[in-house]
Amino acid sequence: MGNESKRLFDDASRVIPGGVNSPVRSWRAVGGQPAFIARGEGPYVYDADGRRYVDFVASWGPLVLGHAPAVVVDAIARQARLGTSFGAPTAGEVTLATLLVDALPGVEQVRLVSSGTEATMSALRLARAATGRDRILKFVGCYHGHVDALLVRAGSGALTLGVPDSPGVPKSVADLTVLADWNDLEGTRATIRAHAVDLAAVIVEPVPGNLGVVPAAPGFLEMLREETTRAGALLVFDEVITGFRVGWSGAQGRFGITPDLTCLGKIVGGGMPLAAFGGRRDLMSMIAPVGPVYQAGTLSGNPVSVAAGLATLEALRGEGSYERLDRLGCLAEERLRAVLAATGVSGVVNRVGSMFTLFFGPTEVRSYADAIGSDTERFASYFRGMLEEGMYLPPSQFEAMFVSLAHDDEHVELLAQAAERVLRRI
Ligand code: KE4
Repeated sequence: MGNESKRLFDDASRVIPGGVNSPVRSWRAVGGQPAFIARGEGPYVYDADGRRYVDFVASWGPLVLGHAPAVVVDAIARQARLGTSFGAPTAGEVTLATLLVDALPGVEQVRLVSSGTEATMSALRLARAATGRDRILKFVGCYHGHVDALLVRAGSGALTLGVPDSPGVPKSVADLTVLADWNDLEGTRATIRAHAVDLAAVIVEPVPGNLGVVPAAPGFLEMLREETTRAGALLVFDEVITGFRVGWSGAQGRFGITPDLTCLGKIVGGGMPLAAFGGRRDLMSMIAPVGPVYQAGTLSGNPVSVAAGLATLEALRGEGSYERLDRLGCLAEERLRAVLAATGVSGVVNRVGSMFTLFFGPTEVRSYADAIGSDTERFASYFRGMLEEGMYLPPSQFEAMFVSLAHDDEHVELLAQAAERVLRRI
């Protein structure tokens, strides 16, 4: 890493745990010290030493338009001049909430919050209140933010750093979280039925990004819908990654499965702190001040974040956006698969739309067990090699790469050519 990033990391490490404000940014799983990023522009990021990289992290998903798109920057600036926060309702929140309700089949009402963690935490509280039950089912390796009840065998940074279960989570809380294996259809069905009497909800990433990308097996999401209905439990789609990523109506629209509650984040804030949870009107009417389930936030629905989210979604609504995102994602998958074949390196590329993961080792990854069987050492070498080639990838085998509307075929070709050079030398 460059001298300026090194200096900044030394300074940061004195005053911030690990020098980072989110663990997965630490690069501990891939070795070395993190690059400090100074700016982004379209498909590129520039580190503190001025080096340019083609970016496939997209701030972990939000930047579906690329970095600093003019429409978003202008909307932020315009709103900031009018005021950054009022702690009072604003017109923009109504416009954004209406857009979300119109876009998502499972959302009749929505509450805006500031992070995906807050969205899933609130959705779980609502599910427990609505059903009068306490137990939650999640999938091993899926990540839903750092909510106590969900930091049980979690994915993303928790899996990356080998701490899927965090100290500090009371046993009494963790004991209420039941685990199932992603894509284990009959095992999951049996687990839901075994706990039906006190199961409040099943929470799921409809396309897990935090195992790396592992698409649902045929019939798996349909089974979850049937079995949760049968059990009287709620189906909660955590669409923090997939919302507006895999389609205008998210995974629920793409796959035709309507959840009872939906969690959103990332893209809906356009790179600013904004997330949301929503669902059936009878459920959302239980949320304070209408109902008894308390949920609040000083900066919930923040006008600047709302302006960024609205500008992003309006640009994304444009004709052909998802065709372009899916085509670029497909090109990346095809070219990376060709690189694996050309270099004789064992692995597989999993993809849904414009989110994808190159796994090293197994030639198919359809489960948590498959994913953790990946060759993380080879991934670490690949990651460092790609940095040298000017490619900025998620610093973990258990994350998703993203292309944006700012990328084009040339950037995907650069990725593939760099990957081939790196895999031939590591
Ligand atoms: P935030 O609290 O980080 O805004 O959202 C939590 C969350 C919830 N649900 C899903 C499916 C998520 O992927 C996330 C957060 N994603 C990680 C990366 N996969 C954020 C990166 C980080 O932790 O720094």
